[in-house]
Amino acid sequence: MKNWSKRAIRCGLLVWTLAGGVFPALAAPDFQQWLGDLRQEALAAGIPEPLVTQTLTDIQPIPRILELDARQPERTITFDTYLSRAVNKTRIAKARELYRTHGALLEKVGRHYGVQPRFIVALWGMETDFGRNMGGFKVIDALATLAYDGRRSAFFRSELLHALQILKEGHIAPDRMIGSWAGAMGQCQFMPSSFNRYAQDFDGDGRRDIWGTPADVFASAANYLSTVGWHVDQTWGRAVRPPKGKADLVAWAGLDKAQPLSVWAKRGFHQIDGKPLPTAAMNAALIMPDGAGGKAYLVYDNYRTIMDWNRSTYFATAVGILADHIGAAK
Ligand SMILES: [Ca+2]
Repeated sequence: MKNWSKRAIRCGLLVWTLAGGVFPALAAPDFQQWLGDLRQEALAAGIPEPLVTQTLTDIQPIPRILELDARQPERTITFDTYLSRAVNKTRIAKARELYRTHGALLEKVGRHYGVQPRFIVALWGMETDFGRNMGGFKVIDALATLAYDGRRSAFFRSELLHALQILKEGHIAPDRMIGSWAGAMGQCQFMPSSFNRYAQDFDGDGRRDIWGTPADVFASAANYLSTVGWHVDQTWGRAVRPPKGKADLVAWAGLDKAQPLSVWAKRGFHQIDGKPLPTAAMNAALIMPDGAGGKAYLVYDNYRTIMDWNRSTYFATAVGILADHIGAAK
């Protein structure tokens, strides 16, 4: 017997034993059969055969992704800790520097879509550290793993077909289609369906390249925000000082409990430096990510738009604060 086959048998036995003798023996053929069905579906959806063959053969589920997907989401850090990591001195400095470097382009994109450029840069920084960390997974393989896995199969299968459509249109080569373990792609971390809905070819080369073309990255992010309902004449919100000794702060908090700024002023809220709240006729909602004892923010409609992008108050607040740091450098 050749060495490689002895090794294969030893490995096979080891896996068999560890898994209680069931799963690994069945998993491989099942996945291959599933992949065969998927290839048929992709062909039926109009994806050309060479592309289907190139992307949907010789792939395997990625164990690390299954591990990450099975991990229970738990909030292990406070907002205070999150904010000190997400909006640290290095990130602020980098944001200001890139804001200057890409100033002319950002102004042009901002004017075209109606989004203040500091928010585009803040989102870029929060999502991928300005393009440095796009995730290390091939998007097709990641989505195939999650679509096969069963927890949210229909969603990821649909995203996979969206991804194939992007490859069909030639926006990116398959081996450069890189994203997070959950399939969020490129420098602005769009899911493939969001790409097909919002991504832009702002430099006009015929490709919507959110992986390597800053003009397309900025325009895609701005187009998302403006489509979802961004107000270019408004900011996101601000840190506020709540009235002292109010036991019902928590009862006032929540995005669904927006009130005119005048009501918040009557309730005793001030800007963080003690000045009165602005007198604009705007509705604002009270957000306290760490509860009544932590930081408090009054947020406007644009905050909801950031939350449409990412449903996390931690994320949305950090984007707003980073944007303010950029704006303060102007
Ligand atoms: Ca382009």
